Amino acid sequence: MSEILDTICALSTPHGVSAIAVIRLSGNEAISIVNKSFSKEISTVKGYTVHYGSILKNNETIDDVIVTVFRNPHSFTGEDSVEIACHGSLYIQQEIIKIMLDNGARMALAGEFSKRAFFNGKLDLTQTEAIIDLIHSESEASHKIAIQQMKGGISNELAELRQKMMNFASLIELELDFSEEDVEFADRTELIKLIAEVQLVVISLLKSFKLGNAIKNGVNTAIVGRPNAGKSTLLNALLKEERAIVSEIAGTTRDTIEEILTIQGVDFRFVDTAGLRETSDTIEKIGVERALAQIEKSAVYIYLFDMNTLSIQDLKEDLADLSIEIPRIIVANKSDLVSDQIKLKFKNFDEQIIFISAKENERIAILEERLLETIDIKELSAQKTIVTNLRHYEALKKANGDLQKVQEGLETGITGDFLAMDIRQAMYHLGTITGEVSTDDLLGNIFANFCIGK
Ligand SMILES: Nc1nc2c(ncn2[C@@H]2O[C@H](COP(=O)(O)OP(=O)(O)OP(=O)(O)O)[C@@H](O)[C@H]2O)c(=O)[nH]1
Ligand SMILES: [Mg+2]
Repeated sequence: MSEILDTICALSTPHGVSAIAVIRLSGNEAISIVNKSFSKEISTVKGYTVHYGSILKNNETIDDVIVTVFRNPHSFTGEDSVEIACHGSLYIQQEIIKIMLDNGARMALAGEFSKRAFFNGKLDLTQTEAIIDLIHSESEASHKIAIQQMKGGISNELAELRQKMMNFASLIELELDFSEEDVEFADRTELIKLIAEVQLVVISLLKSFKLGNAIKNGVNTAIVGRPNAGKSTLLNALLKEERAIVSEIAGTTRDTIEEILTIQGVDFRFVDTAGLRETSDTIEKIGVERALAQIEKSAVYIYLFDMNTLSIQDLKEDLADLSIEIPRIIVANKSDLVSDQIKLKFKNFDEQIIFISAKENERIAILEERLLETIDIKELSAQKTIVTNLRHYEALKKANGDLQKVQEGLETGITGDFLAMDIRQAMYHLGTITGEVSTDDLLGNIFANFCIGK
């Protein structure tokens, strides 16, 4: 723990020239280390106070600065901390840091401020991770989730689960206590009900990852279809700009084109692909394979076709070729050109079809709505807890496996000690999410993702 006793120092604003830069110190000696080179006496000042003065070196002013003092435990790290706001010249930043190191601080490692906050119980792991997400959030939706998590969203949910599992464990223990005697054991139906409740929450958290991941990383959305279907026109319509080249010549798009569009706070990464089928058989096959490869990288895909030229039979064949376990939206294009009769033909198709005119910009908004539906966007407005972090998702998956075992154990009537073991295992996996259970490897991995100064 000697590491914790050191006073650490780092630049907490981005490297480079700026109007103002902030240098942060944290640790037992933080205030005295700054005090040594500050023009005013701050060794006994209260926390949450701000002091204007100069940082001095050999009695010469390096810079006029604002010093904010935080007293343990009322700081981000839970330790005594100081933030020095100086002018953002590289020279000044480096000089002040050098002075602080000379005065006894040491350079902070990546994520060390947050690590201390975690060890001092200021934040649990999910909240620490939410800080990274918050800093990196670029859309309204990802910001919303990060804030919710920073305030303890998933931790609260897990605390409730933990309570339920404790109840379960105590019922089992009761059973173990009485195992020598010929008495009625803990009520099985009660146990089954409890475990089903726990599983319900875990499964809904697992499901929320689809949306969480989409919001955090963007939703890869491939646009596939035959040459001339209007894929590039659709991309342009979605983006509201002439991004991709459009022409009546089949095979206009040769490479894939990728563009991001934010729909209601969610980033969709559209990939316009080359046409699905071309003249010769071998090329045709390559086309399908290429499209499949794109679809496999996607969370959802749009299959677009030209109602004028595609028969129901062709449509069926294409869809059969592309049948992959990924949500798809079938879109009939060029509705401005076709008669109601043709439309009717497709309306009776066994999968739902959206009718648009990419060129005339008709019903594009409906397509956008459908895209949002495929990622369960309504969950976001319902203010439910949404899992965005792969590490949490993996842990929940493991916990769910353990719960499954408990469930099966209850059904097959295995003994209480085995049930207790599985439930403990489930609690362990959930505990890794908040950090109640942690290993050096796990912590190392998480904090390595931070930059120095956080
Ligand atoms: N009337 C009408 N024409 C359209 C519509 N959408 C696209 N087109 C036309 O169809 C032709 C092909 O459009 P593209 O967007 O290049 O088709 P694509 O699917 O990207 O074709 P490839 O890149 O060759 O695979 C162009 O002449 C477009 O103007 C539409 O909704 N209505
Ligand atoms: Mg194209």
